[in-house]
Amino acid sequence: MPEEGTPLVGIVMGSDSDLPVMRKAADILKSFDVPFEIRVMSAHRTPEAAHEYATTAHERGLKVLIAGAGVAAHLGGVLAASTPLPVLGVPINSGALQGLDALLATVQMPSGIPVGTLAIDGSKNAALLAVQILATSDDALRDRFIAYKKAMVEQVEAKNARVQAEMFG
Ligand code: RP5
Repeated sequence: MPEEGTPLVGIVMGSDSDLPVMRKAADILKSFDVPFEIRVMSAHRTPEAAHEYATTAHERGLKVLIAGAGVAAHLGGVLAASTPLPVLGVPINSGALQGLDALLATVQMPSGIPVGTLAIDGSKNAALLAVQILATSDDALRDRFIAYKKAMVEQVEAKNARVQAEMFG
């Protein structure tokens, strides 16, 4: 078992300009009390650092990596090439092609090196998926995730009730 507080999820982003999007992943992990770390590194600008991070992440106790990057977004793929951990890729809308470039670069991995790719700017879902992955071996976390889903059902039901009242009051 990793020590209490040891990061279980590594959030990695290609630039600090990705932080407004990737912050949503951090917020979700905080809300589930999942310890995480967050790093800026780039497949292209800091390739050695990305390789070092990927090759050592599992030895430090990390269980899941979330990689957010825009434009020619190779960060998820570069990490996946060198880590045994599951990598969740978040294509970021940060260029002229509004994230479509990053989506294709992240999702179209060669056979044998998967990157589980979320929607463009889908960092919140990446973190929720990371929680679900961790919850497969953590019953308390699984129960919290079940409670999260139940709360979401209640929110939608409340929205439906408001719409009914407004339309047919
Ligand atoms: C990508 O280039 C980053 O992930 C970011 O989305 C984009 C722009 O980076 P900056 O020029 O803002 O550093 O590598």
